[in-house]
Amino acid sequence: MVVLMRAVTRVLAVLLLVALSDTHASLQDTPAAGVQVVEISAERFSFTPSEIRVRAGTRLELRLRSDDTTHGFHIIGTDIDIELPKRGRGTTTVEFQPKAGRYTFECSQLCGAGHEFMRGVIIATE
Ligand SMILES: [Cu+2]
Repeated sequence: MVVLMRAVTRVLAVLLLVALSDTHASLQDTPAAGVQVVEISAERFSFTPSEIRVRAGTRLELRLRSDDTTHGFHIIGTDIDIELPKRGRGTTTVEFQPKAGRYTFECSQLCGAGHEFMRGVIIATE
């Protein structure tokens, strides 16, 4: 009987693990087909990653979050300019499909002494 209980416990543990991993998978946002997800974190006074290289024409889903205060994310020469709420207040997502070129992005919310150095670049090549 004890042996049987142990076997049952083991099966239950495995089932629980499977259930947990399923839940985990379904919690993640599934990007649309052909979309490349890039996660970017902002922190005084940098973006990580600060250099993103992609093929021109790729549909990028940029998922941005702040690790400290409110920041902004502005891609110079485009109308993309969004606010990233403070740490713990969630992720902001924006889609960007670059043609070939270099796109500088910058923080657009005054966030402190190093604010103007808070920049990065998306490089899209053919
Ligand atoms: Cu800033």
